[in-house]
Amino acid sequence: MPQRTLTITQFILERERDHPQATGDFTALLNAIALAGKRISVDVNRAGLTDIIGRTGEINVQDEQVQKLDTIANTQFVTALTPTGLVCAIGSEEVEEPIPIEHGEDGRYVVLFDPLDGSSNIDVAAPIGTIFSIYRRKTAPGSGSNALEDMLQPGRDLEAAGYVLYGSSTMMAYSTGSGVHLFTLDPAIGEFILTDSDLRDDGGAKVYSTNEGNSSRWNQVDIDWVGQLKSEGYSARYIGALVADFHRNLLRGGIFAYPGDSKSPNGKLRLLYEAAPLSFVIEQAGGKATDGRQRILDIVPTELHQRTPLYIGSANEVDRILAMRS
Ligand code: AHM
Ligand code: MG
Repeated sequence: MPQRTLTITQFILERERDHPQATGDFTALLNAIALAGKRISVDVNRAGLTDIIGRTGEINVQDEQVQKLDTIANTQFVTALTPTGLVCAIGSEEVEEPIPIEHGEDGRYVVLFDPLDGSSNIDVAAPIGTIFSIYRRKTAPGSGSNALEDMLQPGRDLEAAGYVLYGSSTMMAYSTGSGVHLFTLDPAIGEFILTDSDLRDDGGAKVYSTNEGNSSRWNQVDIDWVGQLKSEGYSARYIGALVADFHRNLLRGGIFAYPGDSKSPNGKLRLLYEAAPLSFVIEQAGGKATDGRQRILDIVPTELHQRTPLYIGSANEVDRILAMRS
């Protein structure tokens, strides 16, 4: 079988040629993100050998224990994006306020990311991921960025979004609004190589991914919904890292849900760092994402770290829960 050889940079450049108005910004931004992903992948793979497993002792803005790898991943992103000169500010799930970028006054974009999603999987060598999104800045470049205004944009205004999955192999998927493209890291040459372009989620697999341990706090509709899926022979698959569950369902079909419940009415997941970017990706692949009432991409955020219930996956599966909730 012939070996796949197209690198992510070559692929982005090839796609840019189809858009004569393209400025090359995305080549630079996605390359920087890929570089951070590669560095994090190295750190993740060697985590048990170096002193980077475990907690830093700090509590983050989400009131969660910060893992050492969370902090390392965060720094890798800031370090990779700063030299592009294209980014005026970065928002990170791990940091309360927007992170200003040195010499970023003229940057035309803001980047938001969850540096290491599924961090409780780190210590047990289970899959984890990075989720990223890119918005065009709303304030005028050079004017001194009001980063918060630039960041509180609905997902429908995303310029690009994607994720890196650190699993049995490291994969990166992204969309700039014309399809979803998937790359696998070839560790021998340190390059992401095109694995699949224009991915489609056409449903198919009878799979649901949710933390049923929370079901005693769910509302009756969610309880009935999962009961119905079980009675129809669905399989449960829950890794505990959104990127990994999302990726499997994207490739095979299925639905991931983190509903609101009596303790946390807005669920656990963050709109800007997790739900919106993955919703952008799933819609580009033909799937859907909702908070149970409205399309995730239509929610206008009012806070950087706001949470949202999330139902995301194959269109037919999301339509079913939406119909039950209406
Ligand atoms: P994190 O960003 O702090 O790692 O939290 C998000 C993670 C998701 O990756 C995953 O789907 C979910 O939390 C799992 O939560 P739970 O352990 O409540 O099922
Ligand atoms: Mg997360």
